[in-house]
Amino acid sequence: PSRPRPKVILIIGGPGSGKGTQCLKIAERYGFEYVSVGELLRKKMIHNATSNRKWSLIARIITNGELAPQETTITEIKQKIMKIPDASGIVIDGFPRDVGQALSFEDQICTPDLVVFLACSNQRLKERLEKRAEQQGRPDDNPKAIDRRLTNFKQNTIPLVKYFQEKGLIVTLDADRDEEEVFYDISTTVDNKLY
Ligand code: UP5
Ligand code: MG
Repeated sequence: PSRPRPKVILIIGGPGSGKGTQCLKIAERYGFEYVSVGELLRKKMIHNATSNRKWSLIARIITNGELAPQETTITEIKQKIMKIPDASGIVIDGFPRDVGQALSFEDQICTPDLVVFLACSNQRLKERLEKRAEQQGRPDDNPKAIDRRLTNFKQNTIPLVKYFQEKGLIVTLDADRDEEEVFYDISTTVDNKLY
């Protein structure tokens, strides 16, 4: 008998809202595969930026805190997902970023089973990113790029959340709280909606 297609969860939220942190917890608890779109793009850009014009341009875009081209992003996600042999679920971190990407994902990949929006105050987002910037060396954790990421997020999120709301797919959670509290709500949501 053919296997059912994996459940697909999208985690969206501002820079520093805890997408990566919570996705890892989901992957561990439910045995899901974890796909970080930002991580995919960063790896690819570091590998190819010196040898390839397209990727050197994308490296500049990402380092400035802007969005990579939609088609490239979707292609990377598709390639990554196709390499996953058989998973009961896939949790995707940081995608889509706007309504155009959401439409394209549905068109080319699938309709997600659940979208979780990690809602976080601007002040918290900034605090967390500034703290992380001191500890790690992510190329886009510089003050200018952080500002761009926050601005882009603010511009695109309301329409994106509305889009998924109209489809009845999204749950918004208060992500200002500590990691464990947020994860408690996420796991309750996943248990209720997907099982
Ligand atoms: N932390 C996490 N949760 C906490 C909590 N509840 N309380 C206290 N601290 C908490 O968390 C950030 C920091 O906060 C960490 O130090 C963590 O310990 C702490 P993290 O889980 O890393 O948050 P996250 O939401 O993943 O933040 P991130 O900075 O990764 O978000 P971005 O959206 O900026 O990054 P992403 O990697 O998704 O995208 C990066 C870039 O890639 C984009 O700017 C764009 O250029 C490009 N991109 C595209 O172009 N298209 C895409 O589709 C996706 C990405
Ligand atoms: Mg992240």
